[in-house]
Amino acid sequence: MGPLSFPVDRMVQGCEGTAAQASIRRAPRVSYRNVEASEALADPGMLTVIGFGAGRGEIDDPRWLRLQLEPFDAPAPLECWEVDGPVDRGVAGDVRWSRGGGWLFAAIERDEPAEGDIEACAAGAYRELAAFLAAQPESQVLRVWNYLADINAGDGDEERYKRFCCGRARGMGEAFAGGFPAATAIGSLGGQPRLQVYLLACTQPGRRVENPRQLSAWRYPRQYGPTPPSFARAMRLPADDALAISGTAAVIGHASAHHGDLSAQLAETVANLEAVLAAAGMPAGFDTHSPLKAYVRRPGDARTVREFFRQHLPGVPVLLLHGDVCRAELLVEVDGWRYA
Ligand code: 3EB
Repeated sequence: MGPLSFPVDRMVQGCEGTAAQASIRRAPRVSYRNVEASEALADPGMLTVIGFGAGRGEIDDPRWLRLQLEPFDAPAPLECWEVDGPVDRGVAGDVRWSRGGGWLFAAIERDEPAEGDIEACAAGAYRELAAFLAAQPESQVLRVWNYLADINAGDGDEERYKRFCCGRARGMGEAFAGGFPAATAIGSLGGQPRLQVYLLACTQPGRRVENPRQLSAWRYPRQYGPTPPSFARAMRLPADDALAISGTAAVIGHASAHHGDLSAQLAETVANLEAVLAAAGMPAGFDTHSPLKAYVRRPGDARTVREFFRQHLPGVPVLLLHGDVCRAELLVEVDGWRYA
């Protein structure tokens, strides 16, 4: 790979010359592709391949992840993460991992019944991930995705998402004492209750970004649960060439907006996405290389959501998935990537 090019004014203080420049890790390229999984996995620079829903099988490769979320698109593409290879891979306890180009993908899946409850399950998964990461050169966690079943079941502090937040915080311990990664937490439907957590880490830290329209999640007031959610709104990757955007919904300050109004929630969500881009110093808007995911609670809303994105973000790849947002009143949530 040749030397990276990026504006000199972006150079980290103290980094001098091409050697330091070249050591800043170019972001993984995330894209949706209509190819066979075997073909995608044959690419030597392929860090991760994600398939969606029951239509996908298991593949004996640590780089392969089948998410328990059903796609509304047919045929549903695969999500591919490519790095400047080569990519190595392996399994350590329950953690499946791959690494290449300074990047690390790690995933853990836990069957909940064996763990007791969602809080214990999350704590155990995060404890094992944190222990694994502490021993890797790519110990800087920049982005995490969490999928758990029946996320809104249970009342008050017993709601499963709130118990998940408690277990996650307990399991991560001091691993994110310097600041939380960007994250998504979404409810999966059907199937056995299984927690799926996967992440992207790097040898170098990113830069956390908050949304001025929203209260930082870790400062949410007590009404949202005993342990506030542990995530940043977005993360700029080390070479400043990409922004990883957390799950974003119609939340203003800390309050959910537009209860029951899908169109208004979609517009508010896009306003939040644009605010995050601006706060990160990224170019405004999304383009054909900015893959997004829209998690839609009610299957009957999928058409409206698709039409909204066709009109408001034309040409942007948006993958529609059937998933529950972590607040019962929110109908849609969006996460994804913006490349510089
Ligand atoms: C919100 O803004 C919506 O618990 O990791 C978004 C992204 C949300 C990540 C998480 C939760 C999480 O509060 C919920």
